[in-house]
Amino acid sequence: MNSRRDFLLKTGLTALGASLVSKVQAAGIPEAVIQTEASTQPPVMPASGRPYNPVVTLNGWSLPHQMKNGVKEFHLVAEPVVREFAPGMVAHMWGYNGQSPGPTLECVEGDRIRIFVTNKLPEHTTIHWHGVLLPSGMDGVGGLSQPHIKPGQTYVYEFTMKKSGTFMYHPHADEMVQMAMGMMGFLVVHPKNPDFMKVDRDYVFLLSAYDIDPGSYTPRVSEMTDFNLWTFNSRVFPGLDPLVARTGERVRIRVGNLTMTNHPIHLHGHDFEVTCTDGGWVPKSARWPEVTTDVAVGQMRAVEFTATAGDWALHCHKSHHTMNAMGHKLPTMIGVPQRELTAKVRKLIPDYMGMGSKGMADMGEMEMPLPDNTLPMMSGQGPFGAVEMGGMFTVLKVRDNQKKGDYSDPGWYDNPAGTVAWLYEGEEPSTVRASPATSTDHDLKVRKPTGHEGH
Ligand SMILES: [Cu+2]
Repeated sequence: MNSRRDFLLKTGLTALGASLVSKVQAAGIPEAVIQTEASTQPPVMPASGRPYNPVVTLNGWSLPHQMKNGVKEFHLVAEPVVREFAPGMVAHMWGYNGQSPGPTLECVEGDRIRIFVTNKLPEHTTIHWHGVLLPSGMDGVGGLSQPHIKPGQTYVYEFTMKKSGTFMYHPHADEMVQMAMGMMGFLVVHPKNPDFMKVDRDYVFLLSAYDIDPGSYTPRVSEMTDFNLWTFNSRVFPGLDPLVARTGERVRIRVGNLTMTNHPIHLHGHDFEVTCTDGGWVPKSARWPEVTTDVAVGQMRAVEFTATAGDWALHCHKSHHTMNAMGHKLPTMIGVPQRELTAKVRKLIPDYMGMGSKGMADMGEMEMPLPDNTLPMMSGQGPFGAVEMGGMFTVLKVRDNQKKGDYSDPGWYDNPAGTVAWLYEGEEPSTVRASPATSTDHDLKVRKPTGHEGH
């Protein structure tokens, strides 16, 4: 007999897939902790579970866990969020627990972890644990390793962390849209022995890129190459916090790339070694010194160095990645006199400014009228004037007197006397030309690039 009650019971049971959470189990889900701040949150020592040295997420935070019968439980909520990229601009994105990127998850090698993922997006999603060695059915590829997590559903991922290292998480469902909307996060597995590869400060951030038209709020999700906002953790200069350290401290910076192009990450004033990739720790014998490390798409690189006092730029070395939203089709105006032209255009557009005759440096200082919710292309004030940067740029601030564990901004560096480049005010020497090349039979052919060549 097929009573209505039987029918409901059967369909109800069918809907409860292997890892889909029933209402009874749901009562045991850890509370979803939400973050509303876009500023760097100080590291949190674990209240339970194995001890570890926590990381600091640049302009981000780590998700608290709870222990349940020896299993470390987390609760991620995929949802629409509002993220401030820098004061003056917010974006309407998708992320986790109130922010994009999502919170950093921290656990320890050997931990059994259980991650509840609740979908509050308007479409289905999954989470892939990038680089983690786990059972195939926990790999999070929608359709391949599991059913999609439909809006309103909660799925559970549970596996044991076989090795320590640096990993990422992101959806493997409608991936182009969901990543373009900001869905991603960091996953750090600490070594079982807290003294292994121990550092004094351990920073993490993701590289992500968005295409948000000036004056608008939502990223364009169909963009493949022409992104206009290049971010560290969905944040751009001058909105990025500084990385802070005390002179002589051992510092690690872990960077993951979830954009669609590579980023040569460059640190001033130090040489460093790559000590960890998504594949694991790099043995000492296999490291070499660098000042720039290229982080390719889908890769993670951790660099380590000993901190030297000063204010040191940390940035992507692609110069258009250290700028905020700009038009790609700007003509080169260097050498073009615009005074007459500007006067004529101003009769039609009173705010018009002729720019670029002497380069673009003026733009770092000028107060240009901008559409609402748009950041200047290059901005930020330093102790000596306009910094003329945007995007993937921040400052490593190292001080002799920065207290251990103090992550607050110490202000600008007080340079010791006689160590700042100075203005020469003596006599100009007469110009002497170098002797010209003797050979004249070079046939120089120049081939100009025709497009962006996939930057
Ligand atoms: Cu870059």
